[in-house]
Amino acid sequence: MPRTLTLAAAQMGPIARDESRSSAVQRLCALMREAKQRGAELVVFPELALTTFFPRWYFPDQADVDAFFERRMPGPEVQPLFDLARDLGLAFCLGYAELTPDGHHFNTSVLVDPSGDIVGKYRKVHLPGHSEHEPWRAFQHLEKRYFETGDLGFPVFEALNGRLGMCICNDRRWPETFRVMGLQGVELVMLGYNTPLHYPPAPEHDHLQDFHNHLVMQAGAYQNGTWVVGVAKAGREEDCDLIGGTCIIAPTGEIVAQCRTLDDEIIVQDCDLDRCREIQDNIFDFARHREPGSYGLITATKGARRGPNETS
Ligand code: CDV
Repeated sequence: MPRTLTLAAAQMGPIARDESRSSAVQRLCALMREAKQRGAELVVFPELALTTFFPRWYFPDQADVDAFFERRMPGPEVQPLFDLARDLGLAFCLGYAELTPDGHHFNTSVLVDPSGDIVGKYRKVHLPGHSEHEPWRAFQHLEKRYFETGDLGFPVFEALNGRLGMCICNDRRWPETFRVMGLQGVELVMLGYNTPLHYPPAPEHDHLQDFHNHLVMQAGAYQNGTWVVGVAKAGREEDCDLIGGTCIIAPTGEIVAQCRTLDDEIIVQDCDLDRCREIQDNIFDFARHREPGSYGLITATKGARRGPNETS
């Protein structure tokens, strides 16, 4: 019996700075209903799916930052999404800003099973951007200021008859992200992203944003023999253009479904999780072919060692 998981990716168009949580949740609920109608068992939403992408602004007052964070999951405004999922019998993965009871800030995603219970949590490890206000930029990217580095590693959860992992946005650019989950036999990596079209430190790469988005996710899928779903918040959000390109990628690295708009949009794909073994038992049979004795630098050093004359 094939283990087929019918997967939906729920791309969102922009969320305005003054759009309420309740309005965003209504949009998520509409996407969830459509996903269910189209046969989905699991629906994946973007990074920070409840608010605008607030790290694009410098807020001197921490209270203004904390207003974008959830102190409980689900809190009262998000509860309708959990209730609907339970009514529909649909699992989901949701990105949000987490403020813990002891005051820690994380860029987080959760996996919620069809009964509405949180069965997996991930906190973003690779935080891009900068920690101080840099007014020369067209917009800020203050994730390093507003979030702490995730402290949960890259766990893989047994759920929905498969082995499921999560990462968030910038994590997808790092092969280590996928490999750590690959080494746990992951069969589906779920990730959301907010990726501006314009990258202020290297604007000469702006035209490559869509290419790099798919390049890293397709490589992560193939090199670990796993399904990958990458879900954008897209479109023009408060004068900042975010790429779309939401897609579902097979363990062979092929994109098998892709959004066509920059708005709220659903794509659905039947994912045979057993297809992971086509890759995991062959070209990337880790037990047979990996050579960890040669990979020591991966964990022994943070920056590149280029030679005696270069210090960083
Ligand atoms: N939200 C993100 O992590 N965005 C980054 C941008 C800043 C490059 C990304 O890797 O897409």
